[in-house]
This record gives sequence, C-alpha cells and structure tokens, in this order.
Amino acid sequence: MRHNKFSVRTKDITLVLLLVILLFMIVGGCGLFGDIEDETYISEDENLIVVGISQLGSESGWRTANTESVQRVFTKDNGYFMIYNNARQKQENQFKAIRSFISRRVDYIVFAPVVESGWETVLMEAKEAGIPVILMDRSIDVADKSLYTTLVGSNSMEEGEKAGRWLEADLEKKGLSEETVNIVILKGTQGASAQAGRSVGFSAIAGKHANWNILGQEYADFTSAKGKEVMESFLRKYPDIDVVVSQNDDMTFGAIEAIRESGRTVGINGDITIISFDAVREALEMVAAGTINVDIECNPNQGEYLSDVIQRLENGEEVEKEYYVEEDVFTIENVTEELLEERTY
Ligand code: GZL
Repeated sequence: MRHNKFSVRTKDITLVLLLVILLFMIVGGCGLFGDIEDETYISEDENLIVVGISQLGSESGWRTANTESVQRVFTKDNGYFMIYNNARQKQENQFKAIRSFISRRVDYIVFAPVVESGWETVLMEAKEAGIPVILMDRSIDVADKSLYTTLVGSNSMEEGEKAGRWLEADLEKKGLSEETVNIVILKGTQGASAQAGRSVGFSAIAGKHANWNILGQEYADFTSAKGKEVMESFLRKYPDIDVVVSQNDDMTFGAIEAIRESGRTVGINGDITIISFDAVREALEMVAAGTINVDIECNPNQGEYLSDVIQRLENGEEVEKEYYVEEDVFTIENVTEELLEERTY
C-alpha cells in the first residue's frame, strides 16, 4: 500500500530532521535557556571581579535601560568580568543561570527576580557555595534574609502611594474630591514585587476614599501589547472610566492607543486621566504634551549602585540590606526641555 510506504518514509525523514535540529541546539548552545554568554575562560592574572548577572527579560523600555546601566558598568576597564544572561521572563531560566554561575564559581551573583517567590532552593545553593547574592530592581519573598546580601532597586510600594497622593491632589485642585471617580488599573507581571508594591501602595491611598470606585484591575505583563488588549476590554466593559492607573509606561502606550481608537481622549484636557510609572523619555515627552497626566519615576540606572556595593564588599565593609535609587514624580510642571535632553533613558 503505497501511502503506508510513503508515510513510513515521512516518519524517518521527520525523525532525522528532529535529531539534526536537537544536535544543533545542544552543540550550538542556541540560547535554549536564555542567552548564556560564551564559556569564555577568565585568565587568573587579569585579577577581575567575576559577576554573574541574571536579567529577567527585555519586556519594556525600562528594562532595556536597566540592562544598559549594568552593561555600562561591569566592564573589564572597571575591573569586572561580567557573565550576562537574559532569562526571557522565565524563572526557570534564572534558576539555570544562577546554577551556571555557581558552577563557574563567580565572585558575585546579581539577579533581577522575575517574581517574588520560589527562590529558597537555588539561593541556598549559592549560600553553600559561599557566593554573595545581590538583588537588582525587584525584591523576593524569603523567610531567611541571609539568602541574599542586599537589594539595589526601587521602593515600589512608595511609588504606588505617590500615585495615590497625586490623584488626591489632582481631584482636590479640580474640586472633585467628593465626586465618584471611576478607576481601572493595568497591573504589571503577576507575582512581581514591582506590581505587588505599586498595587498595595496605591490601594493604601484609595482605601481612604469611598468615592474612588476601582471598576477593574487586570495583569498586563508590563508590555504595550497586553496593555492595549486589557484596556480594550476595560473600555468595552466600563463606558465611564475617569482614571487609568498603568503600572509602567509600556502598558500606558498601549492603553492610550486603545482609548484613542475608542474615540475618547486622554490627559490634562481629555476624558480620561492617565497615571503611569517608570518615566522613560518617550513617556515624559507625552507628559510634556499633556497626554500623560503624571509619571511616577522608577530609576533603572542601578549599575553604579551595584558596583559601589560590590566595591564595599570587596573592601570588607558592611552593607545595608537595601539601597533604593532616587526617584521623582513628573508632571507637565517639571518636565522641561533640558530635563528631556539630559535624560539617559
Ligand atoms: C520596576 C521594574 C518594572 C518596570 C517595568 O522596578 O521591575 O519592570 O516598571 C519593567 O517597566 O518591566
């Protein structure tokens, strides 16, 4: 029966093809588990501080700036040998990267935890290997705080409170403090400390106002595409949205697109007030244009802070359990031309 003979041949060809592809992936190390740098040999006499860095992904403009700030600092000229890994939003890839750093006996492990939970086992392995671990950007939820040396990042709860306090002041200024305010919230990656902190911080203020009506809050993964998709669903469900709280600028860009496509307007003279987080340059240009009402800064430039902490540790100095980067709140009043020109991200 011809087709059987034919189908057997197809199966053989498929099997061979799969084996070839698998072989290529194993031999070629094609980043199956995120982009692991080449296994470059570090000659001992270079006397460099070897730092393994697990970045959680490249989901937003903010993340790109955060990565650039780290890659700018951890260079050979500055006395470092950096092994960098992009985990592409997968905690499993961060586990693999951290274990690879341990097996290569790096001097320090720096990682931006994609979510708060699940780190105990791999960090215990780093502790048993005697390798200090430094958290970058986001925090983790572990009972044993000795599993990491310090955190260099942002106080996301404070960022959320800043957003709530700005809305209080804005409503006061407009004489709307007693009016019902319909709010929707675009939340970042589920389980990320940045998302949890901003949510808790904003809710702490919102809880004081019975007239603040949170119509809906959904996760939109800190991405523009998901932000647009979730905003479209909000617009279909809720015809009278007054305020959007969007936990990062990328989701804000998507949300504004959706609002405009629905025929409504945004910003200072618009139908819907936009509260955003991060304050990347592109968003600040929209603040200056009155499109985004306020942007709560989250400073991605953490490279210098991280290097400073490592130098202190190298000198045998004590370090704090956390270092928060400086951050501001931007509105049309303080986003100036020179600020935009000076902005490195
Ligand atoms: C905040 C950081 C968040 C940013 C997003 O500290 O973790 O992740 O707000 C990024 O832009 O994706």
